[in-house]
Amino acid sequence: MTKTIQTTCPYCGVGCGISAKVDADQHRLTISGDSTHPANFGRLCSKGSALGETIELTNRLLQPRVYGRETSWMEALDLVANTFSEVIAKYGQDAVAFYGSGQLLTEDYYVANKLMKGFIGSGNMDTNSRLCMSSSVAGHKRAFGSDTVPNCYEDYEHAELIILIGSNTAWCHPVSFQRIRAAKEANPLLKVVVIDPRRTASCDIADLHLSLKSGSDAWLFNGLLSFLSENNALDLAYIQAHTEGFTETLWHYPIEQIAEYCQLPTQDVQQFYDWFANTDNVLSLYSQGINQSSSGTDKVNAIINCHLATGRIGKIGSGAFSLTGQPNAMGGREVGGLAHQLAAHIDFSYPDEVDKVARFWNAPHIAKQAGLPAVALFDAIAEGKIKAVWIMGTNPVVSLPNADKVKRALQACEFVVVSDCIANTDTTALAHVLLPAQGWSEKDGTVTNSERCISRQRALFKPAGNARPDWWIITQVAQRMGFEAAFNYHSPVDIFREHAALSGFENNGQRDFDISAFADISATDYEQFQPIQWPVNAAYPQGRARLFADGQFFTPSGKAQFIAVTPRPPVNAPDEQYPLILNTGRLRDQWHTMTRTALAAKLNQHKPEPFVEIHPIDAEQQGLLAHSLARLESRWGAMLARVQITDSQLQGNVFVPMHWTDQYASFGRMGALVNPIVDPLSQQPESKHTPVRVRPYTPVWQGFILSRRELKITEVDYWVKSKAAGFYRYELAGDTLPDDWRDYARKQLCSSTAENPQWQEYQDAAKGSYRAARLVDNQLETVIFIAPDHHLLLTGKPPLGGADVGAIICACFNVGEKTIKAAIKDKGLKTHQQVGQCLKAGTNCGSCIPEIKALL
Ligand SMILES: Nc1nc2c(c(=O)[nH]1)N[C@H]1C(S)=C(S)[C@@H](COP(=O)(O)OP(=O)(O)OC[C@H]3O[C@@H](n4cnc5c(=O)[nH]c(N)nc54)[C@H](O)[C@@H]3O)O[C@H]1N2
Ligand SMILES: Nc1nc2c(c(=O)[nH]1)N[C@H]1C(S)=C(S)[C@@H](COP(=O)(O)OP(=O)(O)OC[C@H]3O[C@@H](n4cnc5c(=O)[nH]c(N)nc54)[C@H](O)[C@@H]3O)O[C@H]1N2
Ligand code: SF4
Ligand SMILES: [Mo]
Repeated sequence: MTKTIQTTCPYCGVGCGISAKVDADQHRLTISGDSTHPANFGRLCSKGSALGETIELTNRLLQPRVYGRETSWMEALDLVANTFSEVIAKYGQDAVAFYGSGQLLTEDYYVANKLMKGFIGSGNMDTNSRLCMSSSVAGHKRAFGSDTVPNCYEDYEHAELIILIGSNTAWCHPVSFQRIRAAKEANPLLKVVVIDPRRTASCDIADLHLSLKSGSDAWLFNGLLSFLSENNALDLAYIQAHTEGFTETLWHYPIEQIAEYCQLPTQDVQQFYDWFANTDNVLSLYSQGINQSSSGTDKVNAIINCHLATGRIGKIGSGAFSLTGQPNAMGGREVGGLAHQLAAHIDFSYPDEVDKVARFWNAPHIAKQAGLPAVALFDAIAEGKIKAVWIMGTNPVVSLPNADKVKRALQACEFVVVSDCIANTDTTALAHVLLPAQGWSEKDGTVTNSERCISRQRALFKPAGNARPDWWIITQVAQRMGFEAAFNYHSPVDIFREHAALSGFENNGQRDFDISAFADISATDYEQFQPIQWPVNAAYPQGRARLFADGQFFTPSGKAQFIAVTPRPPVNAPDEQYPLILNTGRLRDQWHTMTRTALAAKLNQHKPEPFVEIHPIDAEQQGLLAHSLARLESRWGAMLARVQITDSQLQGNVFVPMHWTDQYASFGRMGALVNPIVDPLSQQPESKHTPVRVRPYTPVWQGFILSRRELKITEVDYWVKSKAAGFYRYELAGDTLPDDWRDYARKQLCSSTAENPQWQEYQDAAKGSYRAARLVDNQLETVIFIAPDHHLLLTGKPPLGGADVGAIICACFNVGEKTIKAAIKDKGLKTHQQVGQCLKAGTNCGSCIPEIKALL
């Protein structure tokens, strides 16, 4: 029996609707895009399409564990509640902390935040959104008086100029990117400008790519403001009527000076400024290239300033639009998940506002001031000031900067609780108590996407093992800590109602976030909830697509604020010892720390190994050969990665994907290298700019294994594991030669359970190469290839599976580079559409179209 259920994708902030065909008996899912959902109208990207492959149970955390031992919920919950209560009694409420995630549902987030800030009475609940959106939050607050994203996705179709600033939309918000591509095809007048030091896949649709010096965006946008003023492109009536602080913000910057500082051709800057000045509908989409900076908040305001100066905010097709990363980054902001926020877009700034929340919650011991933001919070753990921490739905041992320090901090912490749906992560490895959370496809609740659209995630299957919803786990602990009445919820809808009621409580139009229309929502209506954009209240019962078109803002004066920005370079500049700038970010087919995407074989084939992208001149200077291994070092840590030489990098810059962890590579956690410098206003780390050096790493042998069964690899200095279709693949390298390859191979390939292995071996002592195949019951089980270097190894490398199709370009239909190249050559294909007709490649999510075009 199959049934079809509407739900929402658990990955990026586009927030695509999914129509899931569920076969509960077979635990099988057929995923397609929900054609009625306003975020995607049926489209999905490679990650969303592969969700059915990530619901396997083998890697799941199925039972609570206490000090490594499986136990009952009763014991685990008692222990967490008692220990937190004891620590608070002994050291005070600020000796405990929660660290949450934009991947929690709004209902989970709401109760976690309510427990810490309302009832434990400490501000110490922060979230991974600190690493993600906090500069946007701070910039919005300064300009608008509220953390409001004024725009909506429909603006893509109305814009005449779209600027992608520090956003690799093609890979990170693929369905939005496809929508922009379609808008451009429908309206050839629509221009796209990409502002990013790297040439990314997003440049595929760019009319202009400004490959500016890393960290120089504030100069570019201050220069733009100056240009607008000097070229009569201001909307003076708007500035007069709806803003404050304009004259203090305006400085004179000659365009040549900006071009020189940003290291851009003057005519390119001129072109960008001309387009901005002369186009009515301008949409600036920005993301981590702006936010993750020691001056991220200023950069956000430098962008918003230009929109205010031209009156282009919240109008159809115009505005400054922050693309949120995680599926519920917005929901987290709504409930007050950041340590300086309290709840419902109320922060700690005004005591009477705090008092409102205290009265609503009936919480006399409510926190009165902000808690510690992520980096400082883990520093406080390292210093022993925080003695008990509960981490929910995030993997800080990988994703925080200076990640080795974070690891040591958790190792030294007296009491570490981790709620996750996956058993083995770099963070669960350090937990004293592990709590199995229900994952996507099991849990139930709401999320809010980049355009303020609230959607339902719905349960598709029965929970795995003994996994429970995060809201349930948190409220059980709260009840055990003595807060029964305040945490007496029976289902997510109870929590959602309260959250909605709080948003409207004594609001009177003072706060942007208001969904009070749902304060009495029935269980049935919640079950059938359809996507809607907040605010949803008496004034806007059907929700609201855009805010601020009327020029009314949430500042005390009702006017938007210009913020005078003094551009600052990144804090740590490259020097002789660490001459290159490390930039980190995302790949098309992986999600963050790979706990779920790496389970889907087809998502691992695009980029199966950690790598560093480096400009040809830098590679030559550092003596790095293509496909060799390199050691990257910063003042904070080190990692190993495969060298990819490409002129898509600026000279002096290198790029490393953020995804690999100790679970999938021996030495690939890039977070270890990243400097822990933060923006003084938003406290967001500078993840895009760390001085590093990159040196050749020359092991004496390299090799790989393909195996039908998962292996435990030992006695190797470098390994990377990836799951492929029907087998596992291991990349290996070593600093010392084993005495005997035969012994070595047998040790790696034979588990104690193996019965009667048959071997075929080939050794070439002169070349130093060795190959072996192991058969079990006449079936090929494992092969191992060893050679002195990667180059020799490649000559013997067998295809990934079946015919050698090359690196997988189209993950949706599994089409490889070689297949596409052959078809282009043999059939004389000229366009990506023709490749699509011939091979289907690029016709589903379209994320690979830039790569297909590159092959053409
Ligand atoms: N496939 C995939 N998609 C994702 C995610 C994922 O893990 N995988 N994660 C989601 C999340 S949580 C987030 S936050 C978003 C992030 O989405 P994005 O912000 O688009 O992704 P990033 O790759 O982190 O960085 C964006 C770009 O910033 C550029 N950049 C670096 N320094 C500068 C600079 O000084 N100025 C400018 N202008 N640009 C610079 C980088 O070169 C990079 O191309 O993606 C979301 N979507
Ligand atoms: N150097 C560098 N560092 C970065 C970034 C960067 O660009 N460069 N980007 C930053 C950004 S923008 C972000 S958002 C972070 C992301 O970094 P993280 O949040 O650390 O990464 P994830 O892999 O998404 O971790 C989510 C965890 O939650 C688990 N999980 C999934 N669903 C559930 C659930 O329903 N309940 C519970 N309890 N657990 C669940 C997953 O298995 C996983 O272990 O990384 C940040 N760190
Ligand atoms: S664009 Fe892809 S990852 Fe993002 S929500 Fe849509 S399907 Fe999911
Ligand atoms: Mo993020």
